[in-house]
Amino acid sequence: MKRLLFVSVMALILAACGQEASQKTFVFEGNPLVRDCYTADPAPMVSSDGRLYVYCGHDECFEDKPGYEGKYGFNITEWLCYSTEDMVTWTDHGVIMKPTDFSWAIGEAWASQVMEYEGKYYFFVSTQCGDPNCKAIGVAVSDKPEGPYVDAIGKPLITDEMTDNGPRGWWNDFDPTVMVDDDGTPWLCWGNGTCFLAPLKHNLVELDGPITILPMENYVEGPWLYKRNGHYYNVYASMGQTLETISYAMAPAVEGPWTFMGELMGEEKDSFTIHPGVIDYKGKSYLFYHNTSLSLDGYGPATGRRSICFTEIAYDQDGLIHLK
Ligand code: FUB
Repeated sequence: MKRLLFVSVMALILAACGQEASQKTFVFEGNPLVRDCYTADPAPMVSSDGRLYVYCGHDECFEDKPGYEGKYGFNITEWLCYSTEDMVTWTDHGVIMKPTDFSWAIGEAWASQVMEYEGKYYFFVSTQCGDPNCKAIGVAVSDKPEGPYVDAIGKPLITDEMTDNGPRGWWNDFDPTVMVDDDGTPWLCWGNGTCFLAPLKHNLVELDGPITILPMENYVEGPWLYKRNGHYYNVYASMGQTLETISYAMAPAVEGPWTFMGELMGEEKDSFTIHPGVIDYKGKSYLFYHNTSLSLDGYGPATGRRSICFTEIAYDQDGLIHLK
């Protein structure tokens, strides 16, 4: 009997959100997308296998497990992955990597993005590499979109020392976004407080030129860089009245000049952060973001208890983005 109980409890634990090698499926019931755990910083990617993958951090802030910024702050110990082929039925791929899988990182699964490139999947992540203000960007690689991912270079790709950190001077080097331009140049863009840009070599794991700053109006963090129908876009977290909003800028080339196009989405109640990710999939366009609408355990909304969501967007004839 004891053994039966143990096996049942283990089965329940293994079925829980964020377990390795999980292959649960669930049906989208409206936002938030994931309802069995807290998820943040959604990064959508359409793979050549035809599926849409969404990567995110696993928010685990609980009263008895204080977050990095206190009781209700951030405690993000791993990255999760979900996929779909119809936006309705989703597969939960479980934990695909932890910050501590990078030998040089000490924790914190901040925002990420995956890019499929020449038959491999490159997972760009932000994490904590030292004291609380020391952020870094790493890159891991896999043969499959759902991993397993392994550190591609054994050291951070971007560290604090590589940028002058702008007026804020700390916590700048995270939130990576990547795109490959029409001439084949891969670009890495990132930053909190300052939006940085640098070309990457074709191996995707080395810089191939100087780091420059993209002037972005009302910029906070979470850039999402892409090109669509001849226009370059940077969709990013901007500052609202008291919480983050989502704004975007457009340009005729990745290095600019960039024009501020205004706010795309307003504040999400109770969530300081909002973090955009934009994707086209099967003839529709989507904006992914996060809010704090999920309450799993009665503690209610908090900065470190976020949930990924998505909504359809549309582009008009001038390329401007509208919420549908
Ligand atoms: O999840 C941690 C941080 O909050 C992200 O890196 C930022 O973009 C913000 O969403």
